[in-house]
Amino acid sequence: PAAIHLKDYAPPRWRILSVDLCFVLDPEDTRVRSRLTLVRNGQAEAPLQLNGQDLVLHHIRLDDRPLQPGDYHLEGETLTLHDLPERCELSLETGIAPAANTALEGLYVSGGNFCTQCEAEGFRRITWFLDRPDVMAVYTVRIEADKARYPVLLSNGNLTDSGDLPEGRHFAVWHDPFPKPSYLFALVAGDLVCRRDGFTTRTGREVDLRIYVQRHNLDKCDHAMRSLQASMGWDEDTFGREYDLDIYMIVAVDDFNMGAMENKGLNVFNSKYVLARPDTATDDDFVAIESVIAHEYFHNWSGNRVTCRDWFQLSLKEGLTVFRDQEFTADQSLRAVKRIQDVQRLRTLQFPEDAGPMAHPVRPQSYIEINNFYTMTVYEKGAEVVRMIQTLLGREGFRRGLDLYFDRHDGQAVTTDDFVKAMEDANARDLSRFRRWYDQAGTPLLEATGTHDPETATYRLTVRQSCLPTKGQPEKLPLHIPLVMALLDARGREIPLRLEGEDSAVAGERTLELTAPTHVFVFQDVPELPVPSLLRGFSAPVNLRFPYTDAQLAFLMAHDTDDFNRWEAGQQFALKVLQGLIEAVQAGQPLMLDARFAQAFGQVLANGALDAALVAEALTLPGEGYLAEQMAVVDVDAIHQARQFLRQALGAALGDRFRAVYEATAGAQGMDATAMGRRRLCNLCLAYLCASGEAEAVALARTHYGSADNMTDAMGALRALLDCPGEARDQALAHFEARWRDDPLVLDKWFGLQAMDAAPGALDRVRGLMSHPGFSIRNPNRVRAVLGTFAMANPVHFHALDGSGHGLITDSVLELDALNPQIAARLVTSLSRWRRFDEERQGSMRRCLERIVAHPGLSRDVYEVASRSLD
Ligand code: DPP
Ligand code: ZN
Repeated sequence: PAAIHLKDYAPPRWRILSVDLCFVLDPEDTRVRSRLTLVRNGQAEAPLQLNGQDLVLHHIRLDDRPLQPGDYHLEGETLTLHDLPERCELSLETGIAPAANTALEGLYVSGGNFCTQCEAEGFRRITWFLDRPDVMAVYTVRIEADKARYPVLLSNGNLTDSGDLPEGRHFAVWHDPFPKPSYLFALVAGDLVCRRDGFTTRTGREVDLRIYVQRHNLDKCDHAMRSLQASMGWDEDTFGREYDLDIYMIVAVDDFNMGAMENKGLNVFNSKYVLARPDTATDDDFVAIESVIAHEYFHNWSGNRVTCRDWFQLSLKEGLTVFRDQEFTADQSLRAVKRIQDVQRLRTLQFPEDAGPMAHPVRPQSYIEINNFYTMTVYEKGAEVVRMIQTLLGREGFRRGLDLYFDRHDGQAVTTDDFVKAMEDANARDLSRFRRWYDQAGTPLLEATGTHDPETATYRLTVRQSCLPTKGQPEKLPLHIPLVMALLDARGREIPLRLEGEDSAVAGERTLELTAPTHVFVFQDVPELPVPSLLRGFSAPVNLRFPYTDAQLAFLMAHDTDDFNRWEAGQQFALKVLQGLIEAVQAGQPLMLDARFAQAFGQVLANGALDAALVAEALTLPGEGYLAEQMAVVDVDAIHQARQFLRQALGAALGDRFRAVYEATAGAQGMDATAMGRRRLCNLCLAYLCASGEAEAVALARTHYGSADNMTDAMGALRALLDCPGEARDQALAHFEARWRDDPLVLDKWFGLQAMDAAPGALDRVRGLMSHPGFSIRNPNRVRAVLGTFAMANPVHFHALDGSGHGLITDSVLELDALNPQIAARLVTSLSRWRRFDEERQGSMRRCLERIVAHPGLSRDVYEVASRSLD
């Protein structure tokens, strides 16, 4: 398969002014009639080339003249017409088979209902089209279907007509007045019910809000509806963005490759991000739903009104929209906790991507299959890039830039350069060096050192930036990096900051701008050696090294005035301790609990002044994946043993305190951030107590499970019991399965728990889960819960030395690839970083990748990930 390059971008040679679609729905043979009004855009000679995939072409007419096979050229996935007039109407009738569509792209059937997924290139599986985001058209869509089976017929925009047809059929016509690219098209038809509510925009527009679900889920829509209303209000208040149609619909479907899709006026969602009741969904689920609902809603401006010129610009809408949803969530709860969680995600998922064979810039330069580029880099690093712009320009400056961006480009398909340009123009700033963030892959490293001179009362902070080469980018240029920092005195107070050459000091923190490979900042009037608090709030997506002593880390853990950095100091301290333990495991030495660390940890636990959610974050040790990233050769067994030892040792050493905090936080009621924080801390204490392995703790977990009146506590108990093989654990797991076997989203939690279980016999357990009646390889959520969790969250068994874990995933990839290439390709990424392991594991992973690449009939998706991983 050939790669597509950003440098080859050319504007479309034709434009489509309007599209009339008529769907005659049938699961086996749906007919799609389309009428395109086309105008030439540029050279007179250019033929019209339409994209199509897995389509049967039944009829084609040009300006009402039927065309014969000799009048057009149909080859592979392209339909070519020559010698067309400047402006013409092309009518096509195509046949598609939604029920046979297991890739879940285009029009398909889920739970007996029809739905669509067109981003990025699914529309070409529906009809022949200029399926690229810079071709924007006005759509009118007529849907015809059996009325009893498909009582609800939906598409984008406003309903303009509907009625009955002979033979028990009916129709609906939808018109979307906003020109849009084909990837935002949506259609839904099925037996659905809706939860309705409304929202009045700030200019008085009454918007009809509807969430469509299957009847048995109607009691799980309240939270999604409230989240939608909150998002609409927040975007008005924060960014001045108002909704623009009279109706906004969300449809939940069970079979969905992604989280959700922002189709104009008709979002289609993975039901995982809609359905929630306190007894079926955890607090984390509630928060995730709120954020995905917000994310898709925010796309109405950052994505739909202003869209991407081409798919290399994906981060234009995704990075910006993730940034917006992060800010929204931060405003709904505790900002620092949200920031900590986002940074953890970035470090454990994006940093490895950026250091491996799939590394690519936020704006990639080439791809074989665009579906492989819906990545942590495009989304999460992309959001960090937007956040850095806000840090550099300030909130008001950023808002000015965003207003200009929306004003200037409303209705257009643009680039990340256009976005940065609007930020520059609105603020009279030069961001030319900053633009490199979009084009350079890899995580930069900041190495800082500080020296204090008591004679002159100065503190010299030296910061050097560098970045390792990535594929195709041997040389890295220096980036424009905002480094937010403060200096703390011995009592933890921020020292006023005055740099050499400045007249007066600035109180509190300040933002240093790094643009060169090395900077030296000389701070004046610093009488004693300060402790620097660097990269506050994680002001740039980089790795920072500063030679802190344990005592300094313990000091920052207790005193840093930046919540994020207080947490970060604890993480860095824990990392050092864990690294020592890993070395001890490898050397066969006894493992010991570091007393100073245990003390610092205990103080956080005892600090009643802190918010429970923050305490919980502070007491969560760095994950095994993050630890693996820090090793030259990953040793999954040593990492696991070291981390388990530390959990167990802390659980034992601080048992009384964990018990006391458990008691103090148990029984929190309600779904507000405070109650959620208490539940989080309570369940964390329970997990530490169980890690100690004491019978009393197991009994406590059993009671915790038995008395849980919400899913957070039920899962908290199960998670804690996972470390304690025995009857209590087995009974709780069996009870959970019996109770929830008919609720697929809840059963996924049960699947996931067991897939991540590090106890011996994991492979058989996973095989057992795959033959469970609730499992289906055709459902992406099930695959993610079982296979995804095993490959990503059970390193000890996935990387079993005999290669059995790798083999299981490889077999599954090949089976899946024939059904759903997008999901198969995601699973392959778990094998990508084979070079990071010992020789034996390298061999096993490499052979798996070779087996995949050699497989006949491989999809572009899987081919791209597997072959890139090998070369
Ligand atoms: N555009 C979707 C989203 O990220 C993904 N398909 O919201
Ligand atoms: Zn998005």
